[in-house]
Amino acid sequence: MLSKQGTARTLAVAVLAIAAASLTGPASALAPANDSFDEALELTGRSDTASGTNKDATKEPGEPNHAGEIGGASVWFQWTAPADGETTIETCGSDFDTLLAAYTGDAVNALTEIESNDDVCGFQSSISFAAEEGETYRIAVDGRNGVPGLLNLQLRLAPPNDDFADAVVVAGDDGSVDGTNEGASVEALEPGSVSGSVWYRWTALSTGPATFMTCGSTFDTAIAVYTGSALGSLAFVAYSDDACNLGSIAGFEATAGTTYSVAVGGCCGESGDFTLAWNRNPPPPSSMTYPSIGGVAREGQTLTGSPGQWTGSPTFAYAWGRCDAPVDDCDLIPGATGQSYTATTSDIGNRLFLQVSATNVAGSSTAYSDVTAIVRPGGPANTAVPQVFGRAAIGEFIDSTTGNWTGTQPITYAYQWQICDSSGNGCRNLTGAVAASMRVDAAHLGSTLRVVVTASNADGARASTSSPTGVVVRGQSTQVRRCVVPKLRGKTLRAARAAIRRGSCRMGQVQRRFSSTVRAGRVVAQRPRAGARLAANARVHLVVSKGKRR
Ligand SMILES: [Ca+2]
Ligand SMILES: [Ca+2]
Ligand SMILES: [Ca+2]
Ligand SMILES: [Ca+2]
Repeated sequence: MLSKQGTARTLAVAVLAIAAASLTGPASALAPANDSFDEALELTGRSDTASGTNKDATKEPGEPNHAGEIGGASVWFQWTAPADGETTIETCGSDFDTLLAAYTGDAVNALTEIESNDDVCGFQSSISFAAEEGETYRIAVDGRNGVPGLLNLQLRLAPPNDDFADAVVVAGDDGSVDGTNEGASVEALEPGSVSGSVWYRWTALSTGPATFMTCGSTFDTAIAVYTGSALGSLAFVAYSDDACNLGSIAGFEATAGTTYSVAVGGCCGESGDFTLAWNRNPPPPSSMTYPSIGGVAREGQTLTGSPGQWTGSPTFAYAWGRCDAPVDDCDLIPGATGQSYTATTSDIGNRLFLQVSATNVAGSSTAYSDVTAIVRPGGPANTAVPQVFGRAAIGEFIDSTTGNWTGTQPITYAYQWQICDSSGNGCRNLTGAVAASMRVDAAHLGSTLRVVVTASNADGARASTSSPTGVVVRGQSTQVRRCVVPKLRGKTLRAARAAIRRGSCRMGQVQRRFSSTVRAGRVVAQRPRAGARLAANARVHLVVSKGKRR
């Protein structure tokens, strides 16, 4: 059973074929499709990968021992070299003790060994040889002593300028050369700015700008430029990843007579064919470090953009964009073209990013920041404003609700009462009126009152204001009235009656008796005593003088 990347021969089809065979055929039908030399699986191009198993594979009559070992469970591949070059084949990703050999020849019993290996990466195998363009190589993978397992085979034909030491020399003030980094590798001492590097070497004829570019390439290229004569002691000069779409433009100030080594490769493991062009124009701006965003991604907070580092002394234009949380869908925000941006309610739950366009005389290019964290609310969200209950009358208490709020719990509340003019305008804080309720006093007469409730949680704080009350009026007799007994002794009955009424009391019984000290018609005694506080309309009884006894 075998599947091979980049071909129509899929694992699923192979599994189906094996399943059908196991129901109907003999045990040997379980053998892998490329068990026999004549059924070798074709590998193609400058690099290729195959995976599968040698389980139930067999050794054919006349088949040689691979790597000098007896083996017994071989599978076969074949590959026709598309170019001359150093070719590496290895099984290091396999899970069993492999044997690996490459041959030329057209029959299993008439092969010429090119290279073979038993163990090089653990018990797995690797071989390298100089392949010749058009030659077909027969590749056997066997298990030592016939052991089976899962097989991973990699083939790589290195480009001629894979190694720093084999750089292709290019010359002149402008030109271009076609190349590929398919099958290229990164050497041990290489700075590693690009993956799958191939090398070019250029000596500046004069001092001044120089630009190397891979615009229009078939894959995501990167270019790094160095000076120095050995991999371990290179000095960095310039780097570019994406400057013309996924192509690269590396520009620098060249010095007459200096030799520059230009590594062309892929971003992120990509490889393919490219055209490297160069000239002596000043380079358009190129991003050296990505733009970045400073600040907290929260509603109402201001984020500040940084363009990052660029070559080419550009001027910058900014545009802020918004992505959904999984960053599947991103768009620029209309009008958000400042270096700073204040997150809005629309940004909550989304992420923000910064686009920087850098321009100089040679052109412009664009780079992007990472997206921010998901924008959080600035605080609890108010869904109903606070309400004030109670009469706006002197001496009364009025009370506030918090209003309704949503957001991260817990939410805490603070109150600030305000006094406003009779129309509800010109409001100002009332010092010390910071509880959920407040007492209306005489200073508020003719004004209106309202409350500002501030709700706070881990995200921040937000305020909501009630409607103003009605205009504050004098207290009405809503209080429980009391009878406060007046002092009545010596008063005329008429005056006593009026005083009793003013005191919210009521006349009780009136008795008359002689008095040697109080003139006739005036109060001699009262019950209850003066100053007593009773329920409203309590009766006050009087004794009125009849004058002296004769
Ligand atoms: Ca075999
Ligand atoms: Ca081995
Ligand atoms: Ca390389
Ligand atoms: Ca790129």
